[in-house]
Amino acid sequence: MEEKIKGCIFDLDGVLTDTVPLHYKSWCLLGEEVGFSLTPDQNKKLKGKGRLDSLNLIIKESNLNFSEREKEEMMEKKNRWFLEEIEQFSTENLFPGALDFLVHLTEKQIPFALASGSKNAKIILEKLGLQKMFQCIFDGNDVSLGKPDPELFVKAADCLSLSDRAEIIVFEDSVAGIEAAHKGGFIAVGFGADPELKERAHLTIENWEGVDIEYLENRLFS
Ligand code: B16
Ligand code: MG
Repeated sequence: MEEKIKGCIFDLDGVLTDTVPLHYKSWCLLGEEVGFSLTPDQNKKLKGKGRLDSLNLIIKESNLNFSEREKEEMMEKKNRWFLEEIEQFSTENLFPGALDFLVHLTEKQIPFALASGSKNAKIILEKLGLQKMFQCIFDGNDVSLGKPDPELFVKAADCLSLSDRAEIIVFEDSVAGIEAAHKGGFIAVGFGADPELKERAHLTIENWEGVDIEYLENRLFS
């Protein structure tokens, strides 16, 4: 039987591996130094957003003001702490079942790409042992517009040589990413337990255990 799903695009942080708390920890450390405190609710708004977009949002909500140069230094510091956090990352840090699903797609010859807003994506992928599995990889270094703009996903779909985006699933843990998937005309599948994802995505899955193409097609198309 021919699959209706012709390709998949994966976000990285929060979808294949659990870096979200580590980004939060690093932003909090920066906050202690420069005078903001980040609530979990504010942190949720940073999900999917790139480094500068995140910092600008924090600064705005904290009513602070910094020069461009100070912001550069702050981002550099935050990233240094984040890189220390992921120093020991390995395949053990993949979400359970994620690798099985990627292997399943490979066996089914369904092409898949990575589309992450993070400038650290290639480092993380390498640590997770996944860099050779993806046909195409796009990250925060490749685009000028971050999520919720669909640029990352559109580039990934073009790279996979798939023209009908309504046949491609985007897996995302962030509301900004789900919005980007909708804007680009993709099938938006939310990953995680956030109730906001349930409201906005075509479908949500809470983990990768037991997920395969048949399961997804049954839930999406019947
Ligand atoms: P950088 P994703 C995004 O990656 C995260 O969702 C977001 O929360 C984080 O702030 C951003 O990466 C960080 O980017 O690593 O360059 O500081 O979810 O799009 O894979
Ligand atoms: Mg994410």
